[in-house]
Amino acid sequence: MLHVQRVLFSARKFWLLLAILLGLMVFLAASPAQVEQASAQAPICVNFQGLPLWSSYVVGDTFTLNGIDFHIEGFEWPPWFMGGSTYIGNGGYAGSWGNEMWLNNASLMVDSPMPVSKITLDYGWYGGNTNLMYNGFLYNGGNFVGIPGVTATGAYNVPGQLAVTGPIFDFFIGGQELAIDNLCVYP
Ligand SMILES: [Ca+2]
Repeated sequence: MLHVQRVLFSARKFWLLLAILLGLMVFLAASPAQVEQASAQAPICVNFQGLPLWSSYVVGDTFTLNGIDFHIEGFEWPPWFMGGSTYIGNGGYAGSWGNEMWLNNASLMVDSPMPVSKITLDYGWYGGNTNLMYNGFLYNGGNFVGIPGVTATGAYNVPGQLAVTGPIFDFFIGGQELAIDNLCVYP
């Protein structure tokens, strides 16, 4: 009798243990997905395929790509220069492929309809100075590597990636000979 009880107890223990194990497995399997779902707010990315190759834009022009408004703005040498232009090329200067935007003494301003937590882009810097403005702070220099609040790779003549983490209230990037591509706006 005692032996039967012990066997029954062991069996009950076994099922309990199995239930706990299964529960743990389900929890572990579900947790990463839930965490990912909570943090994975898909960015809106612009690869410039939406603009015709070799089309040109000057200061004051605007266009909309994937729901994001863009404005071509002036460029600070200094002083401010309002006679610059941009065009859509496909030379791979930003280190990516397909269409890209070439900034020639002009800046591209992002006008997002939603709150922005981060902006990332591919770029190639081929001469002169560059502008990077976010949240009212204006950088006027050359290399984007080492700017406070900015994560960047790349160098003169070496394409790289750039990320500005927010919240971001305003943003533009400009250059004298600067190619940009794959600009992503994170909600
Ligand atoms: Ca592209």
